[in-house]
Amino acid sequence: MRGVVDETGGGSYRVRLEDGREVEASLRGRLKLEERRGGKVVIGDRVSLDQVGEGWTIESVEQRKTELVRRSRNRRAPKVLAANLDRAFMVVAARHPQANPELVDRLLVLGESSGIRPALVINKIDLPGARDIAEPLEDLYQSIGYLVLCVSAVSGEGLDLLQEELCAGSSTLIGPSGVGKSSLLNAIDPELELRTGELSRKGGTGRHTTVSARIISLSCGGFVADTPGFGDVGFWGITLSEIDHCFPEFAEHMLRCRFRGCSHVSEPDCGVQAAVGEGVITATRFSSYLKARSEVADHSLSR
Ligand SMILES: Nc1nc2c(ncn2[C@@H]2O[C@H](COP(=O)(O)OP(=O)(O)OP(=O)(O)O)[C@@H](O)[C@H]2O)c(=O)[nH]1
Ligand SMILES: [Mg+2]
Ligand SMILES: [Zn+2]
Repeated sequence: MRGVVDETGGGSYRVRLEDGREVEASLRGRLKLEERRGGKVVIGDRVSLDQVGEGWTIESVEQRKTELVRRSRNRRAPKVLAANLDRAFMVVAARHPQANPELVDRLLVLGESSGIRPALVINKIDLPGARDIAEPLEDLYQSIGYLVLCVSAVSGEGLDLLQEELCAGSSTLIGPSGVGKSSLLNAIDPELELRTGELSRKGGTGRHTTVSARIISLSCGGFVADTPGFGDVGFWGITLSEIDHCFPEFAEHMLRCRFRGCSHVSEPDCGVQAAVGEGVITATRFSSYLKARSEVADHSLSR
């Protein structure tokens, strides 16, 4: 029997079987050993299972088509967030906590580098002053070609479009703690009753209300992973030669670079730098590129 891992925790795996049943399963010994070497089974993994008496055992894990992976905090190790998802919705809040282009760029790079086309969701558009923050972000990222949804889990604004997107396949919500990922899912599907948090008064940062990632079956037929928020977005597995491809609007300008493999940092006759000079590529995007590039360079040296 085959299935998809919906939730993991404490050595137990919740698997949605092909016939629609949800079962708890454990790992076969060989896989446990692989887990200890860092090859974790994550949500979205497609697995084959055997029924042993009343219980289920995961016998094998299929090769992943995509994986969302970031560097885990304070550790030189990858953390795979989810596998085999069609779409990633990067969620930020217009206010509380307030979004900025640097954060958005890091989230988008994470999506691009994982091979999953990211979209941007700007939540809490109901809050006073939120529109002044959200609109420039919406303009910028739409102009680059990203789908941008300005929404509110409280007022319901923009939720019909988000719902349509989430119902269309398997996706995930990714973003800092407290931006309202779980609240959005509750607003779209009230039967879910996911736990949502209070914002701590000081600093307006979230409190990591969602503690483990899990894939939720929406009543409309879609599958969406609600994931715990994180503080820093660390990159993992991006090579220097592909980092510029994580900024899709650079592509047409890269064609004008004199040198193949131009890093767009200091080479002469660089199409990307020219486009920045002309204001065609936004300065904040280019500075996010430089920062991401130097981070990736540091990591490839230290590994
Ligand atoms: N005003 C307003 N508040 C919201 C909105 N969405 C969520 N909130 C509030 O923001 C806080 C955090 O919401 P959560 O849904 O727990 O945030 P989360 O992104 O799931 O956070 P983690 O699980 O910690 O990653 C809660 O107090 C929500 O009530 C919104 O659209 N507008
Ligand atoms: Mg949550
Ligand atoms: Zn260049």
